[in-house]
Amino acid sequence: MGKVLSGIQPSGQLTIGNYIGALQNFVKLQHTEECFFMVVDMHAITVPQEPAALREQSEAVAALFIAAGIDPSKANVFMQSHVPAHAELGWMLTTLTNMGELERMTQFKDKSAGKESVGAGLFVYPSLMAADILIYNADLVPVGDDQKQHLELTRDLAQRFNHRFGDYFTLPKPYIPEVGARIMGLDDASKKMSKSSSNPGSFITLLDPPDVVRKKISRATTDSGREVKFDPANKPEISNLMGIYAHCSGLTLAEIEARYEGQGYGPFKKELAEHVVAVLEPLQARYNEIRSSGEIHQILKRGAERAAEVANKTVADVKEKMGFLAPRA
Ligand code: AQP
Repeated sequence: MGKVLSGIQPSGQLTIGNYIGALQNFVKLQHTEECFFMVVDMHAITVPQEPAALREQSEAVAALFIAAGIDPSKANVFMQSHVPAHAELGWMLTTLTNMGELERMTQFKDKSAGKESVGAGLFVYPSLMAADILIYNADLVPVGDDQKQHLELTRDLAQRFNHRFGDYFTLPKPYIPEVGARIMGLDDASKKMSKSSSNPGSFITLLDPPDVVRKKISRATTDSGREVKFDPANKPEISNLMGIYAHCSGLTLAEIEARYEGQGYGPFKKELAEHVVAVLEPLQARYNEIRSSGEIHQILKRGAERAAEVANKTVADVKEKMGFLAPRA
């Protein structure tokens, strides 16, 4: 059994992009690997969060993990901040990270673009992400395409540590879906669909009611042609919608093309909306049950206890290797 780690920020309501890029693979991997899935609240605060909203979104994201099919008897589900060892290892790895490496991170460039002042946390957060992964010696990290660069930094930091202090960390590999690794905005296929976008029409959230989903898809930008064809370079909007279609229907891209041959975008969009609704409706029903039962708190407590057992041992080993003086009785 390999080890798997991944996380999602409670920085807004989860989108169908988070679901296709990450959450669906969490559910798949739990059957064969030892899994650690967390709500990364300490990452979320790298941009300003309103405290009441952060608390609500944290519980909502954890409940969505379970509603999407993560079985807490198989996988450990927890809040990042409930396992303080993450912050501790995060600091140690920050001291091994070069400024130039962080300056090259495209996510930092995107998120800081045009801002008058940018928090230092946003700059150093890839080192904390590396700690999140290495603390469990994870082999696989299910993520969307946008996280690939952070994974490469994680591998570099693991290698650097191993070289300086002796072999210890596993070099993790990303686990990225072939189709839908980067779901783009419904309003602009040149931008990634993001839960924190200021335009709600650009994303579908996992909690959007059916009519909202239908409306958002019917308004999604498409080119002026009418051919349903997967061609990301020349038809990025329709190709993006086809990626969503494939994940929600189980059909291949070729099957989707054949189905809509000669029909134009209207019928395609209509049926796409129904496939998305069919995925979201049962998920939303389970979500409502989980939220009203309050069971998520017990799940998070048990998940954090198991995660802390592994994480605390790693931090103790790392301290020993780096030369920290251990406390003595
Ligand atoms: N559009 C996307 N397509 C495919 N995968 C995606 N992911 C995010 N957006 C897409 C994947 O979802 C996981 C959780 O992401 P995150 O919350 O940790 O941060 P993010 O990548 O910055 O996601 P968002 O939705 O864009 O959040 P905000 O708006 O807060 O920055 C990751 O595995 C990510 O790859």
